[in-house]
Parts: sequence; C-alpha cells; structure tokens
Amino acid sequence: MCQDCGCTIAGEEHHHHHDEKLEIIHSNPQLNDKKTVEVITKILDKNDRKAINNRKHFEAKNIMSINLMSSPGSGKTTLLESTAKLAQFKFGVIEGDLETNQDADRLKALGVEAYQITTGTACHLDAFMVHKAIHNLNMKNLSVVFVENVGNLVCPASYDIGTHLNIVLLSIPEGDDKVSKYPVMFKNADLLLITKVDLKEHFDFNIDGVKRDARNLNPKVDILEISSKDEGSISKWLNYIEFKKSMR
Ligand SMILES: Nc1nc2c(ncn2[C@@H]2O[C@H](COP(=O)(O)OP(=O)(O)OP(=O)(O)O)[C@@H](O)[C@H]2O)c(=O)[nH]1
Ligand SMILES: [Mg+2]
Ligand SMILES: [Zn+2]
Ligand SMILES: [Zn+2]
Repeated sequence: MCQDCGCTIAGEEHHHHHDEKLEIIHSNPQLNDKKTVEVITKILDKNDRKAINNRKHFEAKNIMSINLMSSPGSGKTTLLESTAKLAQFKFGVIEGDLETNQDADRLKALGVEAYQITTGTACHLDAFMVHKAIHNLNMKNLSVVFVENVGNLVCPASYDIGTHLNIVLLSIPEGDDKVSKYPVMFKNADLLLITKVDLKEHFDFNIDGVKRDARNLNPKVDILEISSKDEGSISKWLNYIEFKKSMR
C-alpha cells in the first residue's frame, strides 16, 4: 500500500542496489530473522524506498521510465520536443525546474502529457516529488515516461527517483572536460548522449576523448552523438529507446 496516496501498489521490492543489499541480508542466516530484516529495511534510506515504490507505479502500467539529467541548457527539453514530433510510441514527461512551467508548456504545446514540478530552491528531484507527479500525470496509454531532472551535473545523480534508465546529456559547448570533472553523474549513466553535434566545428571538443573518459568510468555505458536539429540523429535516439523497451 502506498502510504502517501493510498494506492494499492506495494512499496517494498528488491531492485537495483537495494536488491544487492537485501540479497545479502536474506542470504546470511545470521541476519535472516524477521526482526533484523525489519531493522535493516528501515535503515534503507527513505528516498530509496520511495523510489522503489515509484518504479512499481510505472511497472503497474507497463511503462519504462527514464531519468534525463544534464547541466542547464544541454538540450533536454529540445530533445523531448524532437522526440514528440517523430516518436512512434506515446510518452509523458515529468519536468523539474526551480521555477516556471515553461518546459512542461513547451511539451504540452506539442500534445505531450506533461506535469511540471517546481522545486523552489532544491537543485535536484527526489523520489517524493516524482511520486506526487506520477499521481498528477495521466499515464493512460503511455509506454514511456521521461523525467527531465533539474539542470545540474552534480546532485541529481545521487537521488534514485524510481526510473529504469539514467540518461545523461553532455553538449558540445559545455566542453570535453566534464566527464572527468563531474564523474558521479557519468558513472551511473546507462546512456551518454553527446548533444549539439551540429556545433562541433565551432568548438574544440574531443569527442573520442570524452568517449574514452566515459568508458573508463563506466565500461558498460552506451554512447550516442546527436543533434536535435537533425532527423537522422533523432531516429538513432528513437531506435535506442525502442530497443530498451523491447528488452523489458
Ligand atoms: N545547435 C543546437 N542547439 C540546440 C540543440 N539542442 C538544444 N539546443 C539549444 O540549446 C538551448 C537550451 O536547450 P534546452 O532544451 O532548453 O536545454 P535544457 O537542457 O532543457 O535546459 P534546462 O531545462 O534549463 O536544464 C536552446 O537554445 C536550444 O535551442 C542542438 O542539438 N543543436
Ligand atoms: Mg529543459
Ligand atoms: Zn502512489
Ligand atoms: Zn541538489
């Protein structure tokens, strides 16, 4: 039972890194009495448990959810606008910014189901904010929900918000040193999108070097180079999403 909303979705499930923690508990006979399990479960961070609960909400509707993260202005909303124009699948968007509904409005203008979170001062989304948004988004007939996190290359990476995939954008104008300087975000990425590649002739940006840095931190990371102004690269991106959908 979801305590905040009274919905009938179970809260405790084993997933991602909690999976591992709970498996260790369950597989250790000395820890595997009910009381110990209860105590340790309580210790699991509240946010993380809410995140597990959020994933259940998405899964109950057969939705793949994606956490889109990057610095401000890397092109998250623009990519979602291009996606809205070309995607074959139906998706919704949960937007996170400190103030204004502008990003949600950009997507609603294209017929996308979108909900805006305004955090006031918080520089990242947490699982509780996303939970509230889930209950304010009409998810009927959606197969994907994107959560556009607050533009910030640092702390969004430390909050599990209950999505299935972490996608990080790095745009050419930001510079090719960002992966090594802000490693936490890139270490946890399933996909690195190098964006605004239409601008590469104007910047000294070593794309191969960035790919090397990212794979050193995170050998399994997928990497795509895209421009939201170019339909060819949007279809590469859409193929990636379709592939991930088909793998679930
Ligand atoms: N040349 C070029 N410009 C782009 C591309 N994608 C986005 N932009 C521009 O980059 C600027 C910022 O794009 P947004 O999509 O609003 O960036 P964002 O990541 O959503 O920004 P925040 O929501 O503030 O974090 C806009 O002026 C876009 O037109 C691209 O592929 N090529
Ligand atoms: Mg945006
Ligand atoms: Zn709920
Ligand atoms: Zn923060």
